[in-house]
Amino acid sequence: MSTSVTKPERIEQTRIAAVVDLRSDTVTKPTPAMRRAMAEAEVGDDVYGEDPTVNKLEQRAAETFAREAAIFVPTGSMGNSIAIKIHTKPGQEVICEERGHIFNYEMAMLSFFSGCMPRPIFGENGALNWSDIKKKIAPGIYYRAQTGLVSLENTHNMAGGTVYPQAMADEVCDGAHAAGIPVHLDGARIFNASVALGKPVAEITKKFDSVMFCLSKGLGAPVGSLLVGSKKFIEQARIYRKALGGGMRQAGVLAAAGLIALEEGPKRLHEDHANAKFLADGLQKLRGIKLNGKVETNIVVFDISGTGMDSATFTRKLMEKNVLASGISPTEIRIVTHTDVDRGGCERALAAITEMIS
Ligand code: TLP
Repeated sequence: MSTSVTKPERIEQTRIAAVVDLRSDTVTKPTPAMRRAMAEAEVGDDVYGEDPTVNKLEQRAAETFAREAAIFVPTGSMGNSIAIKIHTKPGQEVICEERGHIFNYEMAMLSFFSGCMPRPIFGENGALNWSDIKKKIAPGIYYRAQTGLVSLENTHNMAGGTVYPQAMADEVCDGAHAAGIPVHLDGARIFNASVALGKPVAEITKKFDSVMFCLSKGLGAPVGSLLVGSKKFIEQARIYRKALGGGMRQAGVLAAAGLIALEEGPKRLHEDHANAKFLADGLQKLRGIKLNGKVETNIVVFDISGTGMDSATFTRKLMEKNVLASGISPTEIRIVTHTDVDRGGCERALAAITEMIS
């Protein structure tokens, strides 16, 4: 096995308090209310289906998405891997967007676990329309690998937290279904899309066959994601979750924080969106920085080619000023707003970037 892979840079514990961490919305710490709920959670063995707090979380998730059932999984990646496995057969293709998480950041599990081949297509703002997808659906001939699944992402992470235009998503679902192909939604940040659109998650996801969403991102839980769908789909998901090592026993301690994230988290996402817009407005005035499209939610992606720095240099110099950002390509930076960074933190981050490049 190759030993040349790199690890993400770690920040010394003593510096963390002083740092404005905009690397991701995954970095949030549980609130005091979450910690209390975790300490007091009623628990049981969830592999036997006996953890009351996990059961309550799954029930609340299913209700929120107006679905028959839901399953608590440790990570969004596991939720997506399970969904892909259920929807497909080995040897099939999965149509997804070129910058999508399932294609780029899930350790090739689509092939490794489900035995499928990705069929990536570039979509403006990370969104694919039905006519783009239709052209890539394999003809029904025995000597061509068949299209087993279409998987969309909303909001689209690497396209800059973009919201899928609803009519476009609906048309993809209708078209794929007419062709006999299921559609999965990687809705890691679907509550951000819901807030941006002013529509409930149940409404914007109703045409999808399955939806994965994360509690551990903008909603602020320390750990956990859910997969929602039909009763039959979730029964199958339980088998694959166990196979992947995701049967977490007394997971109610995590689900307790998750319940608070699910009920309370969506109420404050508009603040993260306003902070991202504030940062974007400031950044676009700076020489050498070019925003990669519109900022609709809590993610800002920008190109720094004009500064003369590459992204590794940019993030390293910024870290010296106690601001953390992610380099997502040699020339692109991503910053993500979340509940642990307030407007004051964003002002400090913008001042640090301004000072650094001027
Ligand atoms: N995204 C992480 C990184 O993996 C890139 C981040 O910092 O944004 N779907 C989408 C759209 C995601 O952005 C992520 C995580 C996942 C799935 C996977 O969730 P986890 O990290 O819980 O496996």
